[in-house]
Amino acid sequence: MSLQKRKILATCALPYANGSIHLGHLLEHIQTDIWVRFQRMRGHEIYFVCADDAHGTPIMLKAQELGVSPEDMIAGVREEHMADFADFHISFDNYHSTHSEENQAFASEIYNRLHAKGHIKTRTISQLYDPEKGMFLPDRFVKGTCPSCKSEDQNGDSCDNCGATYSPTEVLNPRSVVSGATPVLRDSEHYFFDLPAFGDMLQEWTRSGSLQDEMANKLAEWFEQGLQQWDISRDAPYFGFEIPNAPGKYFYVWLDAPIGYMGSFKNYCDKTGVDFDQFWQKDSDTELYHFIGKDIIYFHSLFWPAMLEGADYRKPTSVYAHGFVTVNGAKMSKSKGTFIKGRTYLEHLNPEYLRYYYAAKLTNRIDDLDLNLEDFAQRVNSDLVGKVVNIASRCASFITKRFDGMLSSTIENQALADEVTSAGDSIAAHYEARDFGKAMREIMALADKVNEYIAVKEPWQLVKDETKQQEVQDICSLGINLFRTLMIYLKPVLPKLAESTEAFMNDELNWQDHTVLLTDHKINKFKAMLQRVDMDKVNAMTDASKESLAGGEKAPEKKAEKKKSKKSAPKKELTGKPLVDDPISEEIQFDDFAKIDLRIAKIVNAEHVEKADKLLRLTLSLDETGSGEENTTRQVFAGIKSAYQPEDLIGKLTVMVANLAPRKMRFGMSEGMVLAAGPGGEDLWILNPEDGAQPGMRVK
Ligand code: NOT
Ligand code: ZN
Repeated sequence: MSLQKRKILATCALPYANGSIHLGHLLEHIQTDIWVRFQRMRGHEIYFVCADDAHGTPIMLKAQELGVSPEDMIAGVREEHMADFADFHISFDNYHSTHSEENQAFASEIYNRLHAKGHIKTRTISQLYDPEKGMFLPDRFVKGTCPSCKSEDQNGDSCDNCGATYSPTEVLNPRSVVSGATPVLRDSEHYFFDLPAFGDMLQEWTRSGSLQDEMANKLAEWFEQGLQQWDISRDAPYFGFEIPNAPGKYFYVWLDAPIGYMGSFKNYCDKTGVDFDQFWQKDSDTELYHFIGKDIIYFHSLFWPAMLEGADYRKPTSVYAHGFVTVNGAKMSKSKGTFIKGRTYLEHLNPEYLRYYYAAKLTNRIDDLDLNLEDFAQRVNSDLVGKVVNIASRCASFITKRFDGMLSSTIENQALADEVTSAGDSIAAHYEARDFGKAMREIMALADKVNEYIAVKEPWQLVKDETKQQEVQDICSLGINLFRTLMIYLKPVLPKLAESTEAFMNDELNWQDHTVLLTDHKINKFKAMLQRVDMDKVNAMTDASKESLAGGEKAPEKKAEKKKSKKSAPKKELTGKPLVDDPISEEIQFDDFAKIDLRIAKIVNAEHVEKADKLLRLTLSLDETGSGEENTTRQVFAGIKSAYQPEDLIGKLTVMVANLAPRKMRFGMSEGMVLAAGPGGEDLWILNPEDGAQPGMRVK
């Protein structure tokens, strides 16, 4: 199928440069990243940009509090944000700052154009002013007694006690949060953007079709209430851009924040040669999407399109709003440890768990999304580990060990293959519509079918029968192929798991290949791909989130320490240290464990194997009755020659895996395995059961 190549620019809202990235930000960044990666996989030309939102009073005051310049502070925060996003695999093409040359140039240009067309008005307003600090006070920097219920210590614009909203000038006994001084009213000339002049255009834009229903409804409400002029200036001192020809007046942070999308993209275009104008000129045929939270719809669906229209730029194709993240059913809370920073999460858990969980719960509506931590662990374990990766881990070793890694030349079950490979279009439609939850459900339903197929076929039984080897290869090859198809579908969500899959499959995962199965293709050895989510680590993460609050905003020492202890030790040689020091290898499910039939066996014979350095040939008896029936003896080759002389073993009891599929070895068939422990060499002990054990007994 050939697709028309689209040109798309996508953005996430710009995080403020005075706080850390938390799991709430990450919902939006992961959502956008999945959509962007999907579009890239489909071959479209898509750019994904973001930036730090660096201006405004809170940032200016925070820098003062820290005793650093705002420039230094925002530079440091930007580095931190970029590292956090990179570690969650957010694939920005560019991450800039609103405090940039490009942004200043666009902000001035847009303002000048609006001004030239008469869309900027001025008028004098009266505002609370901190005489000690010498600055006007934004609403949230005024506190006082609620004019309505008289409860004390309420915010300058609303009361937590009775819910009343009011203007800061109405607050009783007001005080400045900055200095504690009593604010005074002071006049100042402000600049306004004439939003009402764009009412008709906005109504039409709203009806253009691509807005979410809930957003269109919200806008309709706002139109009904009537649009207001928007105050876009702030008086010095202010950290931001000075307004052209208006000394001492600065652009309000929300004016240059959306322009930051353009600034970041321009910065990218200048570095890469991509054509900026093609994306932003008035009648552009490219697509522009802003992914945002529901709290900032007003800015993106009214002010921003109006500013763009007034300044002769194109308007967004659509604005996609999402809801808020709650954790365990409640607002994220610092005291409960559910206000979780991205970095704290990363110190405990794999970012792909969160990517998957968010994907599984995301719709294209504006609903809130609950991150229930128990459900999170359970869902990731059951879907990703138990369903998807399980397919590969069940099939891979047969192919590697018995067929030299070659996938067979035939498709064992064409109907199943067709079902999985043909689901691509419907899954793509869900991705396109940002209905990721539906896409994930469809993928997991297919994974269930593939697992069911393998469970019914039982290749681990067939493999015991020499005449069924081809069947084993065919079944496992199909399993592995369908795992690959599912991983193509999941690649936008799980880029790292997809990378491991590519290494395993010895093949790239491209979207259009979902219809193609690999035959006569050599795969690589399967390595553990994904650990189960460990609830202890989830709890450690919430504990750490509580701690970092007690220790102030950041707990950097902790961070460094934890990083070091991260388990990435290279695989150790046998050094004589206890084996428990070794990194534990690939995790198995309880079901896998339960399949292992451990029995007491009597070593009835042991002998050297000619030309083998390590092996002894053991004849084991599981016969409890002593009847000597043939099917109760097993020949096992055991690599314990360095520790035992054959004659010392004869007559001893040991523990064996009795249901291990027979393996053809160079010296003959091995029909089980004896269990031994120790660092190796001479220090290797077969497991001796206690006195009283009888051959054939089950070991529990
Ligand atoms: N820094 C803002 C916030 O709410 C988002 C700015 C997004 C950019 O975190 N702008 N617009 N419009
Ligand atoms: Zn009140």
